[in-house]
Amino acid sequence: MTVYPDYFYAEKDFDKSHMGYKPLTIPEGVEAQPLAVPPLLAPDKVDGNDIYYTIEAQEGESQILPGKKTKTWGYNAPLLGQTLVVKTGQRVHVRLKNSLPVLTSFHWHGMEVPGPITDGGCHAPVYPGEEKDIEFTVKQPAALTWLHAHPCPSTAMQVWMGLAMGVVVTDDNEARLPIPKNYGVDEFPVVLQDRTFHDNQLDYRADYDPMGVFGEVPLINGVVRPYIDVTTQKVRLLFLGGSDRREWRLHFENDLTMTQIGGDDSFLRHPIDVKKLLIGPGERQQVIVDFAGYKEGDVVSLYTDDFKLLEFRIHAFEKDDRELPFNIFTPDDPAVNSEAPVRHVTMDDHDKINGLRFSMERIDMKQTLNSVEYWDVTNTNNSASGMLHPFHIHGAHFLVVSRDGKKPNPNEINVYKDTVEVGPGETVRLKVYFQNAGVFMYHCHIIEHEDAGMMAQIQIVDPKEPDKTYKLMDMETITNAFAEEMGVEPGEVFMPGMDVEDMDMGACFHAAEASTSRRLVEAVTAASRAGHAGHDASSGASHHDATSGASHH
Ligand SMILES: [Cu+2]
Repeated sequence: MTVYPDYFYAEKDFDKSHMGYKPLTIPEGVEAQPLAVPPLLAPDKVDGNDIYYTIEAQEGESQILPGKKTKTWGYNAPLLGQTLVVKTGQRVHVRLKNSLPVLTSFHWHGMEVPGPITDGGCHAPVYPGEEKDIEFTVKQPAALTWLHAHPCPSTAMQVWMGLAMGVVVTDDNEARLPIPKNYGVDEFPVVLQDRTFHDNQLDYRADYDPMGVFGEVPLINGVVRPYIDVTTQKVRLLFLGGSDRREWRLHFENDLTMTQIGGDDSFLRHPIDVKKLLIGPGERQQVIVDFAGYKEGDVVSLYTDDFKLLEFRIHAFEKDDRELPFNIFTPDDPAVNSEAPVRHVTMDDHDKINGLRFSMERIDMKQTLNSVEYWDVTNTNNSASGMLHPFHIHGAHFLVVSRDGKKPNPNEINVYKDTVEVGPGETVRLKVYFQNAGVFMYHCHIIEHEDAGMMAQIQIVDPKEPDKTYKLMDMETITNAFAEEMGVEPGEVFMPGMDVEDMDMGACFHAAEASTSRRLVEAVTAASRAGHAGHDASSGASHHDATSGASHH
C-alpha cells in the first residue's frame, strides 16, 4: 500500500507561517494524566426505534491546571460533554436545556437534520432557563460528528468556554468491520483544542484576535498532558479539530504509520496509510494505529509539528493481525443536476463570503432538495501570504471533486465531508447534497472569521412546498436579548462584523466578559444598572417571539 508522507498542503499556508501564531506550551507543574474519555450519554427513554435524550448546557468548574479550578461550560458536564451515540435510521428526540446565564444554541455539526431550527444555528436560540424539544431521523452513515454552540456572533466565545461534545453515528457497516470499537478501551474520541489561561481562568476578551484566536496550552479532551494506556495491539482514534483557529499537524514519533479509515461524515472507500495528518478547525479524521512493533513498557508519542501532544504507554496485549478489507464503505455518488449552474462561493479576506458579511435575514442562495450540485469554493486570499480557510456547510455532506482542477487529497476522495480546507488562491470543487429542507449556514470554521461575518446561508427548497418561508432571527432581537442578559444597553453589545451600524468597537466583549460566570454577570448587571439609571429593562422583552419551536416561560 502507498504510504503518504506529507500533509498535502503547502507549508507557507500553515497557520504557523502567519503573524499572530502562538506556539503551544505546557505550563509549569502540570503532570501527565490519563486522557479523559467523555462518558456515553444515557438516554432518558427508549421506545422501539425512538430514543430520547436531554442535553443541558451548564456552568461548572474543571481542574485543568494545578491550583485554582477553571470556570468552564459544558453539556451535562462541567467541560465539553458526554458522548452521544446514535444509530442510522433511529428517530432521535432531544430536550435542549439552557442552564447558562446567556442564550445559546445547539448546532449539530455534521448531522444532516432539517434547518434552521433543528440544525441549531443562530436562528434557534434557547434562552437562559428555557427548554426546547427537537427531533430528527439519522439519515447518514457511521462517523464522528459534533454538537457545539452556534449563537452567532458569540459562537467563538461559547465554544472557548467549553461547549462542544462528540456525537457518534454508528451503523451496520461499522459493526461488521474488523476495527477496534470498544469505546474508551481501544477506540477514543480525541478532541483537539487550545486555550490560554489567565490566573487559571479563561478570558476570551483578553485573547481576542479577529484573525483567529490561538490558545497557548493544548487541551485534549480537556486534558493538558494526556496519555493513553494501550492494552490492545490496535487503537482507533477519532480526531476532532475543535480549536477556534489552530491547525493540527499530527504525526507519530518514529514515523509510525496511521491507517486513515474515515473523514468528517463517513468512512473512506479504501483505507490509506499516512505518516502525517493535517486537521483544520471543524474537521474530523479517523485513524487506526497498530502498535505491533512495540512491547510492554514502551512509550510512543503523537506530535503536532515538533510539540508532544499525547503519549501512548504500551502494556501487554494480544496479537491482532486482522486485516482491513480493501473496501470499507461505498459512498453514494448521485449524478449532478445538469440543469443547475455551477455555484461560485468566494471566501474573502477574513470576514466575507462573496464580498458580503453575514446577514441573518438574507438568503444568499437557493438549492432544490435532493438535487446534487457543484459548488466551486474559492479562497481569494493572496496566494503568497494568505491562510487556509476551512469551509463548512451545515446540514449537508459533500464529495470533494477537485482542487484547482486536479485530484483532491488522497484522504478526501470517496468520503463524505462537511468541512474542507481551501488554500489561498485555490478553488475546490464540491458535489453538494442536501437531504433536508430549510435554511442552512455555510461559512469559514475559523470561528472568529465566522463570527466576523465570513458566513452566508442557503435555503433548500422542497418542490412539494416551493413557497415555504422560515422565520429567521434578526440582529435587533438578538442584540436586545444579549443586552438584557448582560444588563447593558443594546448599543454596548459587540456584534463583530455583522450588519449593524453605530456599534462601538471599544465597548466590545461585554458578552465574553460577562458570560464567564453568573457572578460576573450579576456584577456587571448591578454596575450597569447603577450607571444607567434610566435603563429600561424591558427593551429586549419581545425576543421570545423570535423563533417558533421555543418552549415558553
Ligand atoms: Cu476563514
